[in-house]
Amino acid sequence: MSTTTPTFPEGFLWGGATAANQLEGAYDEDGKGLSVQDVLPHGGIGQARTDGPTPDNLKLVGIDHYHRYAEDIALFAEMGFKTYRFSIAWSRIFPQGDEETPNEAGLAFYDRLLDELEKYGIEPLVTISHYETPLHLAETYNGWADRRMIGFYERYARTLFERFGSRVKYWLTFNEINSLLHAPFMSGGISTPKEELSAQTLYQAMHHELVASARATRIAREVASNAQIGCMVLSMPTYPLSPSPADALAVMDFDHSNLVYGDVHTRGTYPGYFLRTLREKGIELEITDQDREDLQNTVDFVSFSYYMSVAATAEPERYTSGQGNIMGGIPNPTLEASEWGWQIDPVGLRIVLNQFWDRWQKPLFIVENGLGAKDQLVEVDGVKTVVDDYRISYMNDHLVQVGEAIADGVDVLGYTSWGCIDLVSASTAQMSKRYGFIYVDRNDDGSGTLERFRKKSFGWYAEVIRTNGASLEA
Ligand code: BGP
Repeated sequence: MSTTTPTFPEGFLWGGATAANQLEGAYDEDGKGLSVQDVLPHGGIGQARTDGPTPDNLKLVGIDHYHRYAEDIALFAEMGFKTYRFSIAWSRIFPQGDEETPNEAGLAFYDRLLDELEKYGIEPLVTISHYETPLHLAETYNGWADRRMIGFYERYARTLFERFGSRVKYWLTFNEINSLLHAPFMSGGISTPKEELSAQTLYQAMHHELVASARATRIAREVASNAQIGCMVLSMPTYPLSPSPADALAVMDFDHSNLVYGDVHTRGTYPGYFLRTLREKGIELEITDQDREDLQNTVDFVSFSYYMSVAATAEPERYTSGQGNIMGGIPNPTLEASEWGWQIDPVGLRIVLNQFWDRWQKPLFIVENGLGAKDQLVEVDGVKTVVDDYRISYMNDHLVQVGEAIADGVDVLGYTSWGCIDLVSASTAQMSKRYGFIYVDRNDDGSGTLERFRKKSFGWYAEVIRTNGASLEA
């Protein structure tokens, strides 16, 4: 395998990514309503939920970004960020989700945040819905299982385009839209316990989200002509566990179950293999003529998260599924894993970039990638820091592969590393699963000063950005 010195195009959007529910805190301030995240207990994305916010839910305070956003953005600017991906908390804008008029205080917060980004010339990249469905919608309508969600989302998205459309160019409609079937409550606000959910309900919810995403794209083109709309999928390149055709077929099936989302977003119709899945599962989707018309509004670009790859086999019952980003999979015996069991595979990023580009021919945006690790705050020359060489090496190796994919001819718009500042983990609700270039003094028990410290990777990433990738070590 040849490796070239990576060359990134001029204007490549280097930056970092976060989600409101994992860093803002201020869960009930300035009129914000509760979201599904506020009732997920400490330690899980699962169905289990509490009756209301409990003090051990670290997301209620997050890293207090709601009050410290200016300090945080100044640190991003110091690293030279060209872009910053953040999400808007739906329940700040529509506290219940089904109101007619938005909450002005919520909108004003994001105006202030955008002011800060503009001050430093950082291009915003906004996720409209990142695992933050208003709780009221989950409780009253069963979330995306109900068709009326399309209308609520449409009103929310229109409000954002009208308010911020002149300031925000890049938008993502749903974070990791293909996680819905795996984490129905967190991802889709579906209150019915997963075990009791029928495939019919789940796939119908998926259809509702796909229609809502396409409708948002249509509205953006009407009211914010400068907007570039992207879908966002969880990518999980998959290798056959053995060279047997049966295992290769298992890979194809697994791939299809994820690729269908991008296929619909880029082609505007459901692919044949998916219709077959529906037939075989005995599912009849309710698809209206209006839905079909809406789906024609395809995206401008495709964005995705990439953390790991998995293996697939025709005999999954013989293996134990490993840990992983929401869906997990069969561990690949040739790869090492992170402390949380997520298998580390830089080459997989090149593979998935090529696969998506070959398939969709749309510009690609890597909007999440990074290493969740336990960091130690130490003192070096009298300055508190984290010597996170493991993170530097993880990111270096992944970015080298991005360079390889660019050399392969893939059109890559940018790269925003996940959790550019430490925040609360989505899957485990821990603070100790850290991804950032910036250490935040907060612990799993909620203690800590919330003070920010630059890690070693902070200076390293600043140099990567300054040299437009030339400082990476192939
Ligand atoms: C993705 C989510 C993020 C994020 C990331 C890392 O699935 O889009 O919200 O948190 O994974 O996952 P975790 O926080 O579970 O380590």
